Amino acid sequence: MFVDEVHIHVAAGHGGRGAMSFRREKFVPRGGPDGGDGGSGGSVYVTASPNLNTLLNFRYQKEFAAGRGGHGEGSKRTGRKGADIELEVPVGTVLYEQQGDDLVQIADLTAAGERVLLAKGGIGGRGNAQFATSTNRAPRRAEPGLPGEEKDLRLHLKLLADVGLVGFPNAGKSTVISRISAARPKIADYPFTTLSPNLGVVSLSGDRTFVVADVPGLIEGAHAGQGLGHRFLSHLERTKVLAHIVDVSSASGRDAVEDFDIITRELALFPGRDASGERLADKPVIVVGNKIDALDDPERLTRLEAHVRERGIPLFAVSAATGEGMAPLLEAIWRTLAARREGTTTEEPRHGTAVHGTAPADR
Ligand SMILES: Nc1nc2c(ncn2[C@@H]2O[C@H](COP(=O)(O)OP(=O)(O)OP(=O)(O)O)[C@@H](O)[C@H]2O)c(=O)[nH]1
Ligand SMILES: [Mg+2]
Repeated sequence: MFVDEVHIHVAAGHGGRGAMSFRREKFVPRGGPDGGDGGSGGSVYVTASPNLNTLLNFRYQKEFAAGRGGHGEGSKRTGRKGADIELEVPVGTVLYEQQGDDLVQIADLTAAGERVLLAKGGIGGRGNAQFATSTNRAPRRAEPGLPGEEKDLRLHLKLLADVGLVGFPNAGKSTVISRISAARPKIADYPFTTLSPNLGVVSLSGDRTFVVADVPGLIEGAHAGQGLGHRFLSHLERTKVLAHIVDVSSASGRDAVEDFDIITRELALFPGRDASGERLADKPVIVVGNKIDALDDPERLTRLEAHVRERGIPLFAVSAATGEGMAPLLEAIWRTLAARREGTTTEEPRHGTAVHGTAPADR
């Protein structure tokens, strides 16, 4: 099961109490203070693991408490340190802390192995040995340990992919990802086959690779919760390019131009932004006219072509089923990604800006 949002509670351990104790030795009548300090409480850490792809584990356990520090003892023995807790989450997990009514982002784990302290253990109290002075050689004072930090956290997994596949259910997104990568999602001729996102790595010649995410299909009204809604679009927030898959065969029973417009509108209504403030609707789009092997009416493709060309968006006609047209599509995706990495304007026109020099009025 794919789980991409959970609430948990973490509590670091309290520090142990400092000891109050005096030396007792056979031939030393009045021993000095020898109460040791309390041990510090255990802390809670989180690490990004490359081997996980869901927050499922946190469905079952939501409370995490690190060990408390041991109390100090006589003979200046320090209490033992409380055991730490190491949580593991998938790469791409963003952590927020509930502070009153506000959710404050405290970490964004984007690299495997990244480790963050979530709750710090309380320090142990000082034992009475620490309070001895020249005027007070027998202090009867020791401290309690300090409490460990506690936090209410929200974990949100946002997959890290370079390219996001969007489109109507049944458009062929999963077929595309299975054709271009080793990902093997379920493919079927009914809508909403894909219920959770899939990632695939695409390898091109010369060690060029990029990661593609296939997310569940969108329908009109997704922003208002229709179908599976917008829920999965947050996984596309961090992509650099969107490949919009449109079924151009008449088997869809719909109109390709209308499909394109509906999904474009839904993307524009998605409020999420990536770290740089970019919205989904700001990302470069490449339109993929899919199922040309079943193109019974070529008009359907030419109308879509003309429609997107007017908006300055490139279109590639492909068949995910036979592989036709896939190589030029992947090269175009690569060039767009490479251009974005270099921070230059994309070679592939970005919503018309590169072609006409002005942004279309509706954006
Ligand atoms: N003829 C033809 N059929 C295709 C092509 N690509 C996909 N299909 C078929 O279209 C149907 C839907 O394909 P999927 O890849 O499951 O579509 P999807 O976009 O992932 O659908 P959801 O997961 O429901 O959103 C399946 O029956 C595929 O076999 C293609 O290029 N040509
Ligand atoms: Mg699918």
